[in-house]
Amino acid sequence: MTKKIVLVTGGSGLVGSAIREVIEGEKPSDEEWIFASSKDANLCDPESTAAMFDKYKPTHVIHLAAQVGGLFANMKYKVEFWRNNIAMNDNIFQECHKRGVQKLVSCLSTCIFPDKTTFPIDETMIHNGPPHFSNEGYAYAKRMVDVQNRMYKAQHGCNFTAVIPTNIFGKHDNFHLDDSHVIPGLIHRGYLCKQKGEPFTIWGSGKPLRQFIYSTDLARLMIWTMREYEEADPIILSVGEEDEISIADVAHSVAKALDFQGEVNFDTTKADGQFKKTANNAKLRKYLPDFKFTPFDEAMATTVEWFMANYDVPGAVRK
Ligand code: GFB
Repeated sequence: MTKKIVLVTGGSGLVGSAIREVIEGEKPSDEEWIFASSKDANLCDPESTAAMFDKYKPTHVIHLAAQVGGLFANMKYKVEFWRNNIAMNDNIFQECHKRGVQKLVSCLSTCIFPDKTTFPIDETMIHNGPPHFSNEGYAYAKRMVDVQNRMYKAQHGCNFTAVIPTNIFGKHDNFHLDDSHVIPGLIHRGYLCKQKGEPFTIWGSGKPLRQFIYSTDLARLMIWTMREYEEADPIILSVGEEDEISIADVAHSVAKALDFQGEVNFDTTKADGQFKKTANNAKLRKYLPDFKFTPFDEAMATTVEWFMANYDVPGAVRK
């Protein structure tokens, strides 16, 4: 039985680190896992990408590397979110095709779905209209991955597919105060407000709704996808619709995990972004009816604990 050589791009990020943690726990005998980061290659550069594939010679690839960010970063850097993601994805697809990689799993996001749509969203709706204006650079670049999967299959018979997670959170996230996603942004700001004894300000009205998947749960599901999922069509990886919560509920869960006792208020001069992007996980449940997601508050407590334990460790927390 030849060993699978699995290359994970974006291997030191939120999801990459979670996959590494699960694999280090499992120690699979028939798989060798390589977690590459931007230190290994500039994936926007074809030569640098080719050199990394020369070095690692993967048989399987999980492509996580991307320019990502929260609502405010997406609104600020639309052009970069488009250009860098398009460039990275094109180089990865070409290298995987040229070298006969047996499987490529790419990672999209539910923000790519149309903004004006019926709910809940399912995998068939990706191209049914424009995404929310706030993230069109990222959303259109990621929609093209779905198109690329189909094209490489049709013309070259490649076994390329993609997963579509909802908002992700966990340890090793980007906690930058402005450019991060909502949960790491709130954890960082709440932590500073507690230290300074200041009110904890939540951006926006707190009314928008989101589904959140914990990075370790997503990691397990992406490893399953790499090993077992044989469709070119994408699959949504998400908690159920019943677990959708408001940004205000998220803020209170963060405050509880930080043991923040002060005033919590809302800055409605800040954008709310998309009101909701409710996704159904019926396709996932067809495959994995018994998969257990980590309870939200438990995952939040672990994430906040990790953040506080590593906040002053040089280079440990991206902030
Ligand atoms: O995670 P987030 O930035 O992105 O969440 P999206 C934004 C929601 O959280 C908005 C509110 O309703 C914000 O008003 N919010 C409150 C905050 N406080 C904060 C804060 O401190 N930081 C941030 N960032 N938001 C992203 C897409 O959309 O979802 C990305 O733009 C990607 O491309 C990601 O798909 C998963 O959920 O709105």
